[in-house]
Amino acid sequence: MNHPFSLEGKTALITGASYGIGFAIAAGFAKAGATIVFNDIQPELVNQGIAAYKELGIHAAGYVCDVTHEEQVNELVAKIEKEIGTIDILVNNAGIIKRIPMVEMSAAEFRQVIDVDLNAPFIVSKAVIPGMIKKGHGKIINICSMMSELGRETVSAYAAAKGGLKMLTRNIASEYGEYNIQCNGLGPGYIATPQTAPLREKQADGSRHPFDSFIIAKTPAARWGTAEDLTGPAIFLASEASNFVNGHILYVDGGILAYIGKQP
Ligand code: NAP
Ligand code: GCO
Repeated sequence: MNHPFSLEGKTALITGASYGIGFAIAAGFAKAGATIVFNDIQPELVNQGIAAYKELGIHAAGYVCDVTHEEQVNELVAKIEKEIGTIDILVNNAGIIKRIPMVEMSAAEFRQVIDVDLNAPFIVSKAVIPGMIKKGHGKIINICSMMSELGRETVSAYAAAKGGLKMLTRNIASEYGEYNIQCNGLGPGYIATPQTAPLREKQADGSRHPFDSFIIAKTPAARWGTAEDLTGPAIFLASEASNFVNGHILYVDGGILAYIGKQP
C-alpha cells in the first residue's frame, strides 16, 4: 500500500508552472511520484521550464496554452488525456496581479485580472472534472491568497478574483464531492517570487523596501515565504491523506493572518 502522501501513478497538471510557485509545487509532486504536466503562455518559457525540470531529474511535459481561452484549454486537456492519461490532480496556479489604485484602474485591466485569476480556474476545472468523474477520483487545488480574506490598497481586482476563487473552491467541493473529487484552496502568504519582486526591491540607499519591512513585522515567522514552503501542504492536498478534506482553504502564510503585527 502506498504511503498516504504518495502521488505514485498520478498525473498532475499545474498551470503556469515554468517557474515560481507552480514550478516548486510541481517539483514537489514529482518527488512524491507524480507525472508532471504544465503549461505557460510563451513557448520560450515552456522550453525554459522543461529544461529547469530536467535539471532536477524531472521529465515534465510542457504545453503552450493561455488558460483564459476555453478552446485552447479544452484542446490542451484532450491532448494530455490522449498523450499521457487522465488528469488526477489539477493545480490552478496561473495568475497575474495589477497593483493600481482602483479609481485609476480601467475596466479592461480589472477584467484581465479576473479573467486569469478567476475565470481561468473555472475553465480549466470544468475541462478536467469529467475525466476525474470517469476515473472515480480527483484533486483540484486552487491557489488562493491572503487576499481571499483581506484587502489592501491597489489590489482591488486581485482581491476580488481571489475572494471569488475561495468561493469557487467551495462550490466545486459542494457540487462534485459525491464523485470523490476533493477541491481545496492553498492560500500562500507573502512569497518571494517574480510576482512580488517589486515589493522587495532594495531602496536607492540599499535599505529594505518599506513594504518588505512591513511584511516582516506582520509575519510571526518574520520572513517572506519561499515557493518551497508550499510544496508540503500542496502534496497533502494532492494526496490520499486529504480524501476527507474538501472545500478548505489551507493558508501557508507564516501566521500573518493570525497576527496583529509587531509594535513599531
Ligand atoms: P508568477 O511568478 O507571476 O508566475 C505566474 C505564472 O502564471 C507564470 O508562469 C505566468 O506565465 C503564468 N500565467 C500568467 N497568466 C497566464 C495565462 N493566461 N495562461 C497561462 N499561464 C499564465 O506568480 P507566483 O508568485 O508564482 O504566483 C503563482 C500563483 O500564486 C498565482 O495565482 C498568484 O496569484 C498566487 N499567489 C502568489 C503569492 C506570492 O506572494 N507570490 C501569494 C499568494 C498567492 P508568464 O510568465 O508567461 O506570464
Ligand atoms: C500584494 C501581493 C500579494 C501576494 C499574495 C498574498 O501586492 O499584496 O502581491 O497579493 O501576492 O497574494 O497572499
